[in-house]
Amino acid sequence: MVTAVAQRLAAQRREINDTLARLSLSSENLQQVKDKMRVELERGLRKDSHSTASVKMLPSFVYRTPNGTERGKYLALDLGGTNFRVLVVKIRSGIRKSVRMYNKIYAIPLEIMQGTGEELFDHIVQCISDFLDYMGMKNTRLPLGFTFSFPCRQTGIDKGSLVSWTKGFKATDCEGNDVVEMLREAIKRRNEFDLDIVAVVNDTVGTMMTCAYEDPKCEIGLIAGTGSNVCYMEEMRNIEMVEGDEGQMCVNTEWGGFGENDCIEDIRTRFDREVDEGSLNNGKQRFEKMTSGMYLGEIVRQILIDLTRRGLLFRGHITEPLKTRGIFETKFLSQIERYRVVRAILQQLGLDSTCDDSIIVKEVCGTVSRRAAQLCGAGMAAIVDKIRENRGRNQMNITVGVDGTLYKLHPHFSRILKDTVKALAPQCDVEFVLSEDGSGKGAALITAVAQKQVTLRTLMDIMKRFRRELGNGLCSDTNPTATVKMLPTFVRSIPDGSEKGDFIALDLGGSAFRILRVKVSHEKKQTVQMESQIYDTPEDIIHGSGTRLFDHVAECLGDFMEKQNIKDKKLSVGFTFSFPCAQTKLNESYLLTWTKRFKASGVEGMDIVTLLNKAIKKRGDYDADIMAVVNDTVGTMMTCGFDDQRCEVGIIIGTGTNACYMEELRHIDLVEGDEGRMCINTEWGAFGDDGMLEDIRTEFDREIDRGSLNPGKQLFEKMVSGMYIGELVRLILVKMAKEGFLFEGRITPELLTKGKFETKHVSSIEKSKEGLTKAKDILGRLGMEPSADDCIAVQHICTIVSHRSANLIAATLGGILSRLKDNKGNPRLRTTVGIDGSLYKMHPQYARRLHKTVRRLVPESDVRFLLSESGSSKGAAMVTAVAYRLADHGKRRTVEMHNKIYAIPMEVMQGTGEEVSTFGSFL
Ligand code: 0WK
Ligand code: 0WK
Ligand code: BGC
Ligand code: BGC
Repeated sequence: MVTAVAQRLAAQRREINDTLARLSLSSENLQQVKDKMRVELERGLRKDSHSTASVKMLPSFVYRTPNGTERGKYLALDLGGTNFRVLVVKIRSGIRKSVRMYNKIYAIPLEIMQGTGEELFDHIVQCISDFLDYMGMKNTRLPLGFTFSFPCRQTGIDKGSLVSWTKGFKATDCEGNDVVEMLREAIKRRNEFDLDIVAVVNDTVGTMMTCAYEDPKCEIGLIAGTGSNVCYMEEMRNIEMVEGDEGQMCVNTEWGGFGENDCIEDIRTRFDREVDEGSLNNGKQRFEKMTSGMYLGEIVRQILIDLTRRGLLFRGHITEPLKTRGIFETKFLSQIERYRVVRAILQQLGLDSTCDDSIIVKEVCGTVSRRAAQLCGAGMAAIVDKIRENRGRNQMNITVGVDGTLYKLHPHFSRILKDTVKALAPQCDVEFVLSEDGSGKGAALITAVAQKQVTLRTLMDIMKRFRRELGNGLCSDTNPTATVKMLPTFVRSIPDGSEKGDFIALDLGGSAFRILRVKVSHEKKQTVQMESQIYDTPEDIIHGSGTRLFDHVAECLGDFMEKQNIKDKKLSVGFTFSFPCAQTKLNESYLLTWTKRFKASGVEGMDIVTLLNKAIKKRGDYDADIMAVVNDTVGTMMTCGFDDQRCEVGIIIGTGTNACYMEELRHIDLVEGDEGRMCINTEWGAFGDDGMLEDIRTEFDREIDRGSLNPGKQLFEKMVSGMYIGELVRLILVKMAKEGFLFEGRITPELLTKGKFETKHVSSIEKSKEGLTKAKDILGRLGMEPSADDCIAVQHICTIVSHRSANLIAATLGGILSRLKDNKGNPRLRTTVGIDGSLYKMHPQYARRLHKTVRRLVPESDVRFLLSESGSSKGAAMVTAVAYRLADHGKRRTVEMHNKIYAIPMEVMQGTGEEVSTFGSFL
């Protein structure tokens, strides 16, 4: 008897062991799973195998983890896990680095999950509306980060089409559609509030970002919850589905699909196939169905039914509840394995269980959860080893940010997973960090980063617009209406080292009016000696009549020549005149319009050489030969060209802003000839004067323009240059004080005074070490008593304004560089940019930011930024030297010509103008 029972029990035990053995994976099995996962990861990354890969490796357009500079207030949605949450997240950076959140959980009823897409998104918007009401935030248009925990094929940070639903979702008309668009449409349909949807992210990505905020080593995000998935930071060079090889991007692996190409059929059991066939998406998400919370309970139920059917459990009695799909929840596994509450749970399912039954059920649960944890461990081992090899390391420390109810609630899952990773990837020291705040925080951090990324995309768009304006300015048809006037300078080459002579240079239009004596000589090598003096340009002079202005210039020149004891000499003069001029030749230059602080009457439309000659003549105490008028950008390019022959761009970022560059003559319709190049003064300060930048101009920019000397003009300059940046900050401070955000709403008359907050203040407040103290001093001098928080906020506002300036100038410079590259037809551009101007020189971060953004906007270029040490006058002298040499050469040539008599054949004389001039050119 005993033996028969014992034999039966032993036989039953063997049968149960056999059944469970199929769910037990050996280390060989796990090694194979790891290897196969690795193969699928690679196939998902490569263009040629991506479409058939079962692990989709979807680009997320998140290029980096948080670096602590993120800040701001964001709304976040978290859809796709157990709970749908709406959150408001406040991020602070700097010394007060912190993230504060408030959220509300909303249900997503089954009929909504499996209804129409419109119903689903209307439901989501209704929850948002309720939340905004609750928070009293309906009128604030906050940027939003959308955690959407389903496979999405993204083409940008805010563009993602749903590949296929997973888990319990099956709403119609969604697959293949852009989820951001569907949300935007639902918000429009409701027409109650507006949101700026900046980013859509997968929950694994949100989780990675949340954990990386605390631990910079975190570069992997794992969800072991209702679903199962991983993302990690991959090298751009390995992601063939996205342009670019520099840096990294986070890839959402969607490893839930692993095995959809039958590569793990050897370890899938009939229970797994049962679960799959009974699921909403048969044949899909095979790996997920072996590892995630949505299915583990169901696998257990299938096994229990099988064992019961075979009489090995519950005396072979299958209750109705046990036949119900999904009734054995995964949380039961956790409860059974943690609290040994088997019987209570089985009772809920109408199952009377014996002790043995409870032991077997617990065993089945343990086996299923163990396999799930091991499989995730094997997958994770493949990921960490790939990252280690990407970096060519033998050893690597890395952190995985984790979330998900299965990982959080199951008593053994996390340990088994970690042990498996350790066993299969011994060269990686992997730390698992549980995400405390869910992926909502991560989504907000990504939105903060994305807003910067959006900036990049916006800048690329600005760059394109500017490129178009360059073309319009060069083309004679469109030049009259072009805002960027592309003024020919008649400077055809940069210095070639043969220049020499003794020159006077005038430098008018920047923050200082300088007169210089420039001696260019040739001993062993070409050297330049300069002596200079700065002269005042009082407001009454620059706002008075043109006559007075040029009399003042002539007087200063007289004074300088006196001091130099050269009044008896008629030296050649190079005149740096830093305003937009239409030139017909090197020394004939008509002022188009005043900019910056100048507004002298009777000068616009006039040739400034004539005006200066007149003033000099009127004095009669010295004579000068004005050989060349150059824009300060041209002078700067020439000055730098003296030291670096590759310099073909000149930029000023000072009181005003502008750029020039060497353009192909064949592209300059306004000047005769196709051979060679000529320097073009772009006058980019006027970019946007036709309304083309209205989408990025702010109320503060409009206020600046309204209060300026030249409303409606130089709109780009007014957003970026030193004359206006300080004033922009002042206007923002006044507004924020009025709204009670700053200085407890207190505003002094000084702070209300235009021009009181200068750009040099912005530069000193942004100094990393003493910036905050400076802020206190400067505001103190304006009668303000700022709190420490106020000073931090003021510093932040300075950063935003100056950063925008550097970014916008990088965009317009990017337009010039990409045009130069196309002109040359080279795959890579190598060039030097000569640069000058007090904003660029004085601001602590400006240069670095500008360089960095230029590199991001024009990656296929090697740009050297060369600061002009000696101002534009050396350049002006160079131009004068060239003009002088040409004139001298011309005179000698003319003399020669006078000596040689040429017979002009009749047919030529009576032929077309063309024939005459071609004939002439041979002279
Ligand atoms: C919490 C995250 C959410 C994610 C969820 C996954 O905030 O984005 O989808 O974890 O875990 P589950 O709720 O599916 O167990
Ligand atoms: C120094 C140059 C001058 C130019 C000035 C611009 O020599 O020609 O106008 O830089 O910078 P700003 O003085 O306006 O800051
Ligand atoms: C989805 C993933 C998601 C995971 C965890 C899976 O079903 O395909 O996008 O990350 O669940 O929520
Ligand atoms: C002028 C340019 C000049 C720039 C930098 C602008 O206001 O229009 O001609 O190059 O300032 O000084």
